[in-house]
Amino acid sequence: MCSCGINAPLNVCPHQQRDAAFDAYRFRHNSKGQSLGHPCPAPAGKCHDRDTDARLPDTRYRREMVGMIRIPAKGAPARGIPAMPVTLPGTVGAVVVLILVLAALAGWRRAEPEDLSGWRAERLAAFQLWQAGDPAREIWDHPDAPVLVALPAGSFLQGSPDSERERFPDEPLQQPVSIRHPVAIGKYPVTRGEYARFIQDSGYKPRTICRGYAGETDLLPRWHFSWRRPGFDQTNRDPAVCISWYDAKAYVDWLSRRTGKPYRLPTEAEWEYAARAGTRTARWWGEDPAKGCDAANSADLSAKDRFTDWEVANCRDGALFTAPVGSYRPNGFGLYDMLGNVWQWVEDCATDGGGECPQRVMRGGSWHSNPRYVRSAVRRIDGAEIGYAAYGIRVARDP
Ligand SMILES: [Ca+2]
Repeated sequence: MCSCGINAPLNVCPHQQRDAAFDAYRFRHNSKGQSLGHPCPAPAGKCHDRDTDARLPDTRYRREMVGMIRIPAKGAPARGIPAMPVTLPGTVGAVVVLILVLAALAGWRRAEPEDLSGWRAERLAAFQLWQAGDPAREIWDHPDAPVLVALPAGSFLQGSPDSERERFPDEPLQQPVSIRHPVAIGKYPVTRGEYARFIQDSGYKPRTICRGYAGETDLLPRWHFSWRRPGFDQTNRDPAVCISWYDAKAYVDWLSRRTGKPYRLPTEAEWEYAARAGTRTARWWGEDPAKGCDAANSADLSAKDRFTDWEVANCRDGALFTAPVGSYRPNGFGLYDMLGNVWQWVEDCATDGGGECPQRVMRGGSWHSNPRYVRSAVRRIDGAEIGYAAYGIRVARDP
């Protein structure tokens, strides 16, 4: 008791404060509801503990942003401070848990950096061996770059003739086209190892949503699919997949910086010129897809074992998904996988009119394609930002 009067300011310890009326009552009553009269406020530097009527050092308590978390104030001794349970309001707790879950998922999605030391050592050895030889018509600018084959200028018939049994109605009719200058074009599609080296060196972050293999017949978009994880296993010699046109352009731009040579994607005309290699049949090996299982990886009988409703080539090419590049025989220009394995983006816009071009063209068919799509004249059109586990790259440059 004291003579300070009932209007003396309250000084309830902060961890016990609630509201003015409640605090006023609690200030003058103990925990059993018994009146304490008119206790004086705690002196400066102390507060009134409502439960014990004690005067405690005010500096021992401070209110945290969430919940009532009693922690020692700066400089206060830890000994003697009673432990208090930390309780977080439900909403805040749920947000914290959500943040932790998202952080864990982000960490899982962020794949470990590729260890390409073995791949690079092999490439360097192969590069040195290649330099020591006399590879006719081949160009290899750098161990990190794809090998190119130089093609001579020439003319050919682009598109499919009316008589081609499997042609689609909207396919361009055959017309003569001249390739006026020699062109060097990738001997193989860009491999996973080559693409990984690009990612590693450039720091490029693809934003492509990959439609990968999730066990269904069709390739489906899943947030966790990417060129690293298309839904099936790949070696560093398999063709890179889940590549959008923008990714392909980023790759050739990096390759140009890396080598000092003007890399680009082939034009549609250059691609078909290279794919036909002087032939006029639906495929460079002839008309019959069943005779191409040693020449191209497409949907075949082994795929039909898994996907019973697929239309397939009536033979076995040995690969359900992608196959390492160069697994099949080359065409007359010495180019591998021009048909099958992966679709290959080309430079051209799918529509005329200029300006920004959201629709781009790719050629060649893939491991996922029924044989009708694995022909020299077939065009596939898709959004420039789209990636499938069957979309890849073949590079070109002027020799
Ligand atoms: Ca196949």
